[in-house]
Amino acid sequence: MFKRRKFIKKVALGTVGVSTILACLDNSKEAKKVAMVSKKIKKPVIISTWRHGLAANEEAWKQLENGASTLDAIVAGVGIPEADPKVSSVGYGGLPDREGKVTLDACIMDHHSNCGSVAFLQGIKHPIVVAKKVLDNTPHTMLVGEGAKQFALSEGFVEENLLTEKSKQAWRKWLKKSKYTPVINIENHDTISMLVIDEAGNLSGGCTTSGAAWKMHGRVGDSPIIGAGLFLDNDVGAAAATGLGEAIIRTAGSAMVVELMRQEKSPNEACKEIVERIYNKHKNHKDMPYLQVGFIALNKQGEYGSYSLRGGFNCAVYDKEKGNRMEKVTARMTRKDF
Ligand code: SD4
Repeated sequence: MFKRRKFIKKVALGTVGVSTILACLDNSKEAKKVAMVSKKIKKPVIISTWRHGLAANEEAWKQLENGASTLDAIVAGVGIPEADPKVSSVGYGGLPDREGKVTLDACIMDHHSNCGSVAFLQGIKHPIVVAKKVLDNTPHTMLVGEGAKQFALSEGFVEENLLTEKSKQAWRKWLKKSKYTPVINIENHDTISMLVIDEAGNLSGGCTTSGAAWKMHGRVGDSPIIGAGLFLDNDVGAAAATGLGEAIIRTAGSAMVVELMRQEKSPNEACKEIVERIYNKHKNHKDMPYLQVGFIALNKQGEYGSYSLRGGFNCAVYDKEKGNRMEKVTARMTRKDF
């Protein structure tokens, strides 16, 4: 009776949100439903972008099973495509900028909202490890360029040439026309973003990329920017992006997906709404026929979702029930639309 009266009073004040209602009425049907969903989904759950997410998930899962922390599991997981020269959009073997330089962006975030990030980093194969070091060993959240490299070297990293022969050839070929028309996210090899909910129900995420191929020297995309390429609020959920960084930064993409989940949208609905918003904001950008964005999201209950602007995006999901597998992502446009 007391709870009911308190609830009516709050509604009358007109300031009450759905989550407040749930908090007030612990016994309400909705609160029970949320608790039930949460209980039903066996954790951990890992979701990553693209096919290279499969190997990354595999490694992250193994690490979790061996008792590693979630952040260490993410670092080890996304470290697989970072080190793989065949993945031409992440780490070693990544396609260079228009000056032939491989420049890397990465970030990581934990359930206490601690984060670390590096951008425009050159010569260091595992930017995600450097991002974790920024989180662990500095009072800052982000280091860029030469400063990030000096920091990495001081932490014992070794400078390496990250431009493989194959990427150099691709760059030389590109130089003949030197036209900046990225084909990002349409092939199956882009930024790896990974979201994890651990057994205790805590969320974390990481993101690493060599960014858009043939970008201007010095360009930084969404991937190392907390709120754009990755965001999480441990009370609500986590989201991460892949695609044209400029469009994702302009709309604070991942942060907005999380905010929509806060308003009770499912992970799928939240991703869809932001893709829709990005589409609407860019309708008149006639110089962007290549615009693609994709989001993955995971809420506090362990439900996951995804959505992209164009077809071709997919994600890798690992949970106890179904193991590690690829899942197709629903797109706003179909292949025939572009
Ligand atoms: C960027 N979002 O640098 C990254 C690249 C990417 O699909 O995800 N490509 O803009």
